[in-house]
Amino acid sequence: MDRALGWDAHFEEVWNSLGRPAAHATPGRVARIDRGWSTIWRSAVDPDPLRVRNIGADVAVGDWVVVDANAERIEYVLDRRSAFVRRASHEGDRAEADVLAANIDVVVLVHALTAPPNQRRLERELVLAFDSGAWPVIALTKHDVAENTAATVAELTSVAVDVPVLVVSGMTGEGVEQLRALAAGGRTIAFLGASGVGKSTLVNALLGREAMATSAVREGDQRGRHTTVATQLLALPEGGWLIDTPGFRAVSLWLSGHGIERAFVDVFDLMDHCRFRDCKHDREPGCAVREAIDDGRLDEARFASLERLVAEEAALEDEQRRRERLADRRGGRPTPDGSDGE
Ligand SMILES: Nc1nc2c(ncn2[C@@H]2O[C@H](COP(=O)(O)OP(=O)(O)OP(=O)(O)O)[C@@H](O)[C@H]2O)c(=O)[nH]1
Ligand SMILES: [Mg+2]
Ligand SMILES: [Zn+2]
Repeated sequence: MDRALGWDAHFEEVWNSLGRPAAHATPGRVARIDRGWSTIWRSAVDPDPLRVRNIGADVAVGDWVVVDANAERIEYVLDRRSAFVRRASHEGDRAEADVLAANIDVVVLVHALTAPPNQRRLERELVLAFDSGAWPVIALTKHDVAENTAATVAELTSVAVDVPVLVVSGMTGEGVEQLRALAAGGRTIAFLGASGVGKSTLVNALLGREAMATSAVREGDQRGRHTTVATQLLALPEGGWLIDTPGFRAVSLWLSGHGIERAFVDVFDLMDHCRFRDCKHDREPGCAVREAIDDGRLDEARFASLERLVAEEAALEDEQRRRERLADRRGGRPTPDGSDGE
């Protein structure tokens, strides 16, 4: 197993616990996913990629996988060290996970300085990033053509508590060395954000070649054209890995750990100072949250945003519990991909 591909002690342990299956089953890393097919690398120097079917396998770029003896399909996905997961947006009424990238060390949330700052989106992205198990970093790009940079940076930074913010440009290369440093030591960094914000342009700047296609945003509203269609793992010449992802629109929560608490640590700190432990932060006396809103230390819209996220998470947890009960009654257990196994 190639350490240069990101194999480490975690995967060694998972692999050992599987009893190191047959010799054919050298784990490889998923480098690209196209509808129903995965491209798998077994070595960083000579990828000699395998193309296999991923029928039935819940697999994402960055995953370590084992293929079957005929090298036709994915047999096993090794437990992930981290993953950026949102709720898929087109699944009707049942919740499905959409894993955008797996086994990543750093999540770079990309926003363009040329568009009006979208605090609410960034907050949601930060919740998912904290839940991913990777480190979040924010890259504010297109600095070379942006106006009112200071105001935009200030607005976005105000909702990014304790998260590093880099002001960069994929065109001039500003800040690109700081991004490169994030991948030092063979780490994997994933670029995530809306279409057209400039993810692929940053990836190309880091690689020093046009590895990914890019295309102009719409004149009027700066919207992207969904140029990148497949997520891809790319090698940095000096070591380390980049994952470029297609722009995504809806940032819906997925079941998680403490992402909300971490992304809103400033508000939770205030809540700790309310007079009553069960304060609803509505009209209670001695509410530290209301006081902070009243004297301008906390933006009311940020607090409302937190309340919406907490409600969204609660609804998702209810839904999950209902499904588990249903599966139990049928005598089955929910399958790892979250389906009922039917
Ligand atoms: N001036 C300037 N233009 C940029 C910069 N970064 C990206 N662009 C332009 O913005 C447009 C969109 O960039 P892409 O890199 O394709 O955006 P993307 O985030 O990969 O978009 P999707 O693949 O659709 O998700 C292209 O026309 C780029 O040339 C930048 O730093 N400065
Ligand atoms: Mg792109
Ligand atoms: Zn309160």
